[in-house]
Amino acid sequence: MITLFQFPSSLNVPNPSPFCLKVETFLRLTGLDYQVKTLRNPGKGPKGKLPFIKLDDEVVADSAIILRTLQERLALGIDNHLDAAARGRALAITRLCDEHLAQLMVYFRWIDDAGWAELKPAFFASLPMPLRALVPNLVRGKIRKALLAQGLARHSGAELLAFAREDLQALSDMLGAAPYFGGLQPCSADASAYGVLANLIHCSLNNPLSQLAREYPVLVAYCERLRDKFWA
Ligand SMILES: N[C@@H](CCC(=O)N[C@@H](CS)C(=O)NCC(=O)O)C(=O)O
Repeated sequence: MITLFQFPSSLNVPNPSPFCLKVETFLRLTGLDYQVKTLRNPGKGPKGKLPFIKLDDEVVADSAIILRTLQERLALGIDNHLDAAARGRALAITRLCDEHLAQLMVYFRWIDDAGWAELKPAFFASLPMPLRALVPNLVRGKIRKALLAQGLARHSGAELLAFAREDLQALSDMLGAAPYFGGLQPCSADASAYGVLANLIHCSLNNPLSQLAREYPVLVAYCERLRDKFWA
């Protein structure tokens, strides 16, 4: 049995975390049986982040390691239709989504002042006082520090949107007329792509990065296709 530990659903997406949504989308793309346990505190995870899974009695953390472990242990064929070049392309798409576009999304939700004004009440309004007065700024400060160390938060909003435009254009061009990043069938990269793109395009937040993502008709249609087929 697979148990997925993740944040609760909110903001008009199955999960407001691109990494939690990635793992649950992968479970649906592969048709695996699973159950969900929701947590609000990522500190309960073995690596201090969500998602993590329990596969029988083994705990596996980090979306990339979860997908690899499930593919190896359960001999999943989701990428079997890809040749070596297509596998390389799928990995590049996965890394672009996880390690760059999702980080830009974190910036425009948590650090950009307008994005923060929208996110803060949406995520924290239900906390009791005095936690409501303390926790949001603590979490924001931690995320700012991490993004400064990583480097992204040293750029201006305009420079970050220019990076995002390159990412979104590349994804739109790579998808082209195909239904999935895997071609006629989904591949593991579709889990990452949907995890972050749905969190930009379908999420109820309306920050400048979400607005930009909604300008790409190929990506909007992609999110609708995956939502209708795997999340209806
Ligand atoms: N590399 C991890 C990233 C997961 C991640 O960043 N999760 C965020 C939520 S989207 C989290 O739990 N953050 C809490 C923290 O950093 O304290 C993965 O792919 O699973």
